[in-house]
Amino acid sequence: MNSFGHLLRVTTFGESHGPAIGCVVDGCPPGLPIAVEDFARDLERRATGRSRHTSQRRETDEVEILSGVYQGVTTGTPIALLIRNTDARSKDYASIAQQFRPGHADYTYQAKYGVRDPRGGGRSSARETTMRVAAGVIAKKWLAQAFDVEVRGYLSQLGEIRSSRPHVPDWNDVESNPFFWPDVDQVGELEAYMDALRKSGDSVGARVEVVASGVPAGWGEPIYGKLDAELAAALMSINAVKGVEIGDGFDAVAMHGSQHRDAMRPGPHGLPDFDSNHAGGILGGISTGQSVRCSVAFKPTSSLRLPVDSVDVDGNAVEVVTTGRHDPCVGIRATPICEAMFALVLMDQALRHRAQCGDVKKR
Ligand code: EPS
Repeated sequence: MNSFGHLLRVTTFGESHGPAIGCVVDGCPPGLPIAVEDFARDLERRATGRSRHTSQRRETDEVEILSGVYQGVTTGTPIALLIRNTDARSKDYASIAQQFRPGHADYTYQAKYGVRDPRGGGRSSARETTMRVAAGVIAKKWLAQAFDVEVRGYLSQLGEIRSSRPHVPDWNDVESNPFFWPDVDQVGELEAYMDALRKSGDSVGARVEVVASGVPAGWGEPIYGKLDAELAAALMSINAVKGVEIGDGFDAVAMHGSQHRDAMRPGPHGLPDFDSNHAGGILGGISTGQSVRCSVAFKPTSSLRLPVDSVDVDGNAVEVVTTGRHDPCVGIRATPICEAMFALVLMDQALRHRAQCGDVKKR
């Protein structure tokens, strides 16, 4: 299960401290202009070492296009992308290679496979998310060109600090700070919070919002291929994600039906206008034509220099201390990863909709 998607199928491979990481994107329609320069911006947005609030590992994250692109456009054949690892420091992991770091995948990988690559967390490392973002660049570009769909995200909560959670933030504000935070007046508070957290050696969770605009009505499949179910699965597959909400999500529990249902009235071009979007732009697993909205919860990073009780591979009690270059909050650079997974699911659903219902007359 290193692959996901149906008509657009993405496979990632590689370990954090191996020679390279990569992905294969299969099913992209031909004729989409793609160049190495297209990947730079989103990879930079996700990368470590771009502010003092993330891991200080410094990877160049230069994409090599190995296949599927000829004379600047996709050919319809599998697109293989490769990024070489250039700044792995495996000695940081020597002392914990035989120990299980609590909160990590160390124990579960060992229990499942009986063997694991402990260097940098191996395959379970957030390094793998680089290739999701690279694949997502292709999906974002196709969605924008074919449908004017835009997938964008921001951070709405860092530990106890909350932003206003606007439905449509000022995206220039979001991109103007290292947190992807929509309320620029709060950035100083976030900086001070993270500086204190880093000094304490602890970590914290975060919440990312993702909004897709321009999605037409009709994407998503009943019953087992619901758009919301596939978004939740894709977002939940990101390292450290522990919760996904669609639209108002868990707030719906305390709402009344009269409040939650989104009233409709006649709108322009024969399409309905909705008074609100509590549903997050999805009804019956199918897009309504409104913005599609998700909210994603990230747990606090488990790699801490604060000692913690654990066991080693032989079952002995040990005290684990993690050194190295870790993120005090993985959520800070998770916005582009969430956008990428969202865009990949949307593109797959768009292709599936076109395949089955491409000749259904618009009413
Ligand atoms: C990570 C631990 C750190 C991060 C890494 C994710 O790895 P290392 O100890 O090898 O520096 O730097 O993030 C990346 C390298 C990346 O590109 O995202 C982890 O345990 O998930």
